[in-house]
Amino acid sequence: MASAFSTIKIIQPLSFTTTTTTRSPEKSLFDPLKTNPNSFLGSTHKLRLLSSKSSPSQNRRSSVSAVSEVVKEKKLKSNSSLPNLLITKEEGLQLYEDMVLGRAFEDMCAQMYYRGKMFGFVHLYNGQEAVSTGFIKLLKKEDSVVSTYRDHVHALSKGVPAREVMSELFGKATGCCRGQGGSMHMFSKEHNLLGGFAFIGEGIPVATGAAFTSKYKREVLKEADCDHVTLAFFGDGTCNNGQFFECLNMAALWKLPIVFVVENNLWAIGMSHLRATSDPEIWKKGPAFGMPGVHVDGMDVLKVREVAKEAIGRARRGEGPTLVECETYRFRGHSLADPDELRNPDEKAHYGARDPIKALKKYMFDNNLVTEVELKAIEKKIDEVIEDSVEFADASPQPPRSQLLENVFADPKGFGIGPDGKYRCEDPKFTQGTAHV
Ligand SMILES: Cc1ncc(C[n+]2csc(CCOP(=O)(O)OP(=O)(O)O)c2C)c(N)n1
Ligand SMILES: [Mg+2]
Repeated sequence: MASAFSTIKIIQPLSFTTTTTTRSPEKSLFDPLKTNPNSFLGSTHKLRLLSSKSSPSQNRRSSVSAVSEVVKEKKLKSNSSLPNLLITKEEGLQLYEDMVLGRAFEDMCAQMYYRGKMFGFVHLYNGQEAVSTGFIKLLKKEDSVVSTYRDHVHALSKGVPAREVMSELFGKATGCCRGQGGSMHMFSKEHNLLGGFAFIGEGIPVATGAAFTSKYKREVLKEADCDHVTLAFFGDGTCNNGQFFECLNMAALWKLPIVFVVENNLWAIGMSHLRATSDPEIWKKGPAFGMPGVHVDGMDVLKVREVAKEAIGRARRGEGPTLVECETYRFRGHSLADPDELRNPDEKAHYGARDPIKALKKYMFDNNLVTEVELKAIEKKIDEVIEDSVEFADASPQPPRSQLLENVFADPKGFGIGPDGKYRCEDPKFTQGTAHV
């Protein structure tokens, strides 16, 4: 049966007894120097300084020794009359709903931002939904997610209600951080969303710490049922930062239950990934640290999901971390303040034609999994959820001024608390001599 979703590859770490191995041409998954839009990294950005003969990435000896397929042809679990499908109808509807929720929510964010309802920077996720949905919908509530400033959709996929995310974006007291975090700092203890982080790379050590906690609970505190997994999401540009390497090392050393999910959208603001990185194939850094490294088409939710199943399963079984590089693309500028004039229109069109929501829809139609009526019903439901979230956020109160210093200091007797145990900002004289806003 024809499928829009072909196989993807996983690279296993090198056996430690082997020294170095040159990657053979037939094992080559992709040539990082190719600018062919069908190749890995479909960026139309040219690498002017590197010729294919003198490329450092070709000269470098690779530590990758084996390639095996992850996605196997599958028998449909429930209905034998539809063989070899990657999902059941129920799974397909769940994935579709989550991606439509992410897309429609973000489209509404853009509207609200331009109407002045949100402040500061707002970074949207349009185009990257298959990564969030493909990974997070496989998690249990106890599992953790750590995100970046592009965090609204991760929060929604993890189950934080749209009302709470929209209110947070509006800076209202009913937001998931009571209006104190805003767009870039979504957090929910209840849903184990351990934060969006504005500084790039900052979330990776937090995620590594969360994974360490799970392992410590299981192995030292003997909480046998603690098999919690942490997903750390971050971008391609962030992979050039030190925390990334330090955390890969620790996670591999201690076999932590974590998956490092790189959302390689080819750009770090206006810097092309191909120009900024000595070796653009990020997945290769996994085997360098002794963990599997996987490259997957991040515009294809079903492929992402298959890779995610393997990686999350590995972590849950106590077999250690995995590095997954999802090749994806953002359909909007870096933030809503970015006029997006740097990226080549051909590149945008190339990825635009691979919209992950349309691809899933096509797969489900081609395989008679759903009807147009069923999908329309989902879209209508999501429209209502989003309308409701905006009305809720708009009608919600601003946080009180007394909340200003809450959660700023870990020590409750710190600067924000007076000798009487009350927040100093509750003192009527607190604002004396300061500007009133
Ligand atoms: C430590 C730090 N340095 C610089 C910045 C400024 N900055 C904001 S976004 C960004 C690019 C990040 O790109 P990438 O990791 O690819 O994520 P994307 O925005 O593409 O999702 C940079 C450098 C920052 N936020 N934090
Ligand atoms: Mg990027």
